Amino acid sequence: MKEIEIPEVQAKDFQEHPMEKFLRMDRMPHIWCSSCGIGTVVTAFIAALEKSKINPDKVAVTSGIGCTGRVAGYLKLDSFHTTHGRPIPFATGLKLANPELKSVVISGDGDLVAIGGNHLIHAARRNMDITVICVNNFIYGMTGGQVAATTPLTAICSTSPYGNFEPPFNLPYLLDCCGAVYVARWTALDIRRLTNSIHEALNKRGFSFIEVIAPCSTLYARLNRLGTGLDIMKYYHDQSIIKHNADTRELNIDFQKPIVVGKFIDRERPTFLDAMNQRFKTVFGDKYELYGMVDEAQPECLLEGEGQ
Ligand SMILES: Cc1ncc(C[n+]2csc(CCOP(=O)(O)OP(=O)(O)O)c2C)c(N)n1
Ligand code: SF4
Ligand SMILES: [Mg+2]
Repeated sequence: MKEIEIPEVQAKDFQEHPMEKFLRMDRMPHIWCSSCGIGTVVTAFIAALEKSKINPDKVAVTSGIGCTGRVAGYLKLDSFHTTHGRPIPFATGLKLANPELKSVVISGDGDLVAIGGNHLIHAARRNMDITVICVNNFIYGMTGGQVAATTPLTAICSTSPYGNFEPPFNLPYLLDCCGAVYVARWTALDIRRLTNSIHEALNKRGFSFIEVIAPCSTLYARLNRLGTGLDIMKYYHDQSIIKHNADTRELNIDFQKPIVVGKFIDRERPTFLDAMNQRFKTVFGDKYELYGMVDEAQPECLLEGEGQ
């Protein structure tokens, strides 16, 4: 048999990935299917982080379980792959133990809104100073395409073969009602708007929430005969409507119908630590220093080269 000649490949033959500074290249190739939307969200997050000039040593990213839950493992930051539904309490713990930290959660709709739904609503109610990026692909991707709390009515999933009949959550409305101070929704096609929105959310004190509608090309698209990932991008292109400050009650998503995107909420209210410190000052007066907690860092303290 003729021996196949394998050319010697050297490191110099590969171009450096433009985001290599923030990626664990030793973990590549990643697990995501081609034309999955999760990678786009990672790109937008890294671009926003770079733009923000926040010192990467002061950033922690937490994910739960799922295809999106793998994001933390690929980021070259202090990053944590936690248990299913628990990235928000984990990120809350990091923030309270080290208030100078920029604590970010990137996870899926199943992880954050189904099993983790209780943590989501209470962190928003308390106005915990964390940023949550929810990749909403309308399905449990990793485990075989089960119906989710965000699956549009009539959509087919592996556990709803006749079409979903459970009304899905309207996430911006849910988070608005719970008191989040920043709420936005974009699709995986809105890469620049998404990057700017993540940048804004990172600079916001309090609970910020960004929903990213993203294709699960392998399960959601296949089960619903929606074509390729590119076809889903075309759907976002043709059917998404930007409506900043839209009434969040009107942001339901129906199966393959128009999707309203934009920044819906941007308001101020005391964070959990603001409220706690205020209360302790009232109760303990002069003795506050003994009982109070350090104030949350102002954004300048997080900048690269400052406050270290
Ligand atoms: C306690 C527990 N229950 C169930 C599972 C199985 N499980 C793993 S990921 C997942 C759903 C993930 O869905 P989503 O967060 O939407 O992520 P996607 O894969 O769609 O990005 C489930 C149910 C688990 N790992 N642990
Ligand atoms: S199964 Fe779906 S969500 Fe998971 S990597 Fe593939 S396309 Fe993405
Ligand atoms: Mg999902």
